[in-house]
Amino acid sequence: MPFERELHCAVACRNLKCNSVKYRSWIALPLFCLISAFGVMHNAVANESLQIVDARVPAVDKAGGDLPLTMTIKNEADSADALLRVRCPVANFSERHIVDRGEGAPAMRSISNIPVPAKTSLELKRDGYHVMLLQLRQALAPGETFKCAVVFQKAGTIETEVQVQK
Ligand SMILES: [Cu+2]
Repeated sequence: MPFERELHCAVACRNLKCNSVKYRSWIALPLFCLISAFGVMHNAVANESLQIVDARVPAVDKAGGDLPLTMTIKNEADSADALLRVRCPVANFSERHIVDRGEGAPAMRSISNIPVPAKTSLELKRDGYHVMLLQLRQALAPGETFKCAVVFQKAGTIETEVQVQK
């Protein structure tokens, strides 16, 4: 996609160079192209500083229930980030959860976001920070995969493939 955009840009630059009689627009478009190409490169670098690996859910044989979604978030950036929300086509809603351990049994609690420290690999898990998929729309068989959009405060939206565990 970035390559296509640059290619399109290069063609536009050349056309204008040939057709234009105005020196000012002759210089303006190449400049615009340069800035545009830089924007594409900058986005690519920004997204690489935060990665999601190993996203998974347990298998479930019927729709309607809730399911914990776990993953590892690798933040190589110098600044902290936060997981704000997750959208998956297989569930109606999702929440960010933390597990509280008090006097009684451990209990899950909904939180507004999951903090992701700088220069850290954060492992989401069932007994710690995790994402809860609510009101599943379908059963999920072992080995199946589906895609989710994970939205971070700084890194923006990152799409990840989720594996249904065996
Ligand atoms: Cu939960």
